[in-house]
Amino acid sequence: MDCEADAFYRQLPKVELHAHLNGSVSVQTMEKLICRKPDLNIEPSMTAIHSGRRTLDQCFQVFKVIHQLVDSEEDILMVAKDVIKEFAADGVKYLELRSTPREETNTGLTKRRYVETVIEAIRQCKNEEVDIDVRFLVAVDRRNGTDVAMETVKLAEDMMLATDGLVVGLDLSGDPTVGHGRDLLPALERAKNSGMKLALHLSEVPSQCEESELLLNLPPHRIGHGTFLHPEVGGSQSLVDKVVKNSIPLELCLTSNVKGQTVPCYSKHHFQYWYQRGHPVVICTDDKGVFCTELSQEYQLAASTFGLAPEAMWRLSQQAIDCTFAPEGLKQQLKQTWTQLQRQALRE
Ligand code: 6MZ
Repeated sequence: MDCEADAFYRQLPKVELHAHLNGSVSVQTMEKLICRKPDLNIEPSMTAIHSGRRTLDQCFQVFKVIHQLVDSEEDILMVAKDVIKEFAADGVKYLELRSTPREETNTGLTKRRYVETVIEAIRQCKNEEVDIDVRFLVAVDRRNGTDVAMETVKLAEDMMLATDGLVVGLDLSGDPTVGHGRDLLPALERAKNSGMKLALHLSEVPSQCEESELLLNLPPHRIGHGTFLHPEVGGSQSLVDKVVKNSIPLELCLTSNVKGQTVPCYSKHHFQYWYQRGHPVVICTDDKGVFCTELSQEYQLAASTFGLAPEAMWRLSQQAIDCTFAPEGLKQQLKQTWTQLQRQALRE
């Protein structure tokens, strides 16, 4: 990559809104985890997709391997702190991390301790003055059905109250080919009624039109991927109309979609469809560890693929602030930071 562009995109202040914790583990952190658990015989090549493309199903196999490596409070604390510091080093000023609470009988990990440990990592980074604001979304894995979803929402409600606003909402994710959103509606409605923000993976694969119609009626506060919403790729105008009418921002992850083969190549990414219409879109990484990328690289790829000038990229990163689930005061602070940094960049 071009060094000058590399520096520009690293320095550009950025907002990351779609980052799954266990998918974001870097090669360096992975090495530490592998050393801690030599008996598992896991090779670094099994935890990331360095080159080439995989099916989405193969990507989900990678998460299973990573989950074996990250199964104790100690692991989660290290992983979360490393991930937060890496995003900060890449110029991310505001991060919304998401993760699925897991219990592990081997290590005595409970779902509550899981969330508390991520929160502890966020607090420790703040105390260490890492230059980034972090919030947390509790993730519901769609595979686990109605009861687990409801249980997760209750845990998220408790944590939202207990953490003074560090838990801001709920994510719906997991293998899109498994389960149906209709079974999760009661849990999602409850979360919304208790003041949680909803970031839902929608139409990540074709043939989810019916589910997307249903979930868009909530409506969610943000959409993850939304790859197959528009009619040109098998979605429908009615889906597009709902997204546009409610002005629901889309979290777009270029490399993830290309490597996971839901999009044929960068130039055919649906970024173009929504960006051209002036709809709010936010460039994100999804799983920076698994897909071997960084947010600065995703910005650079979007700019080079779609011919966007640096000013347009400044605008894109700044507009992402309004799509965050941060409280109004923090949004204002972030906007000031952007203005200051932009002035500074123009003087240089
Ligand atoms: C849907 C995804 C995903 O929660 O253990 N996840 N869900 N689509 C994707 N596109 C590639 N990438 C990651 O992080 C890993 C979990 O995040 C979800 C999956 O549920 C995966 O198991 P956590 O921190």
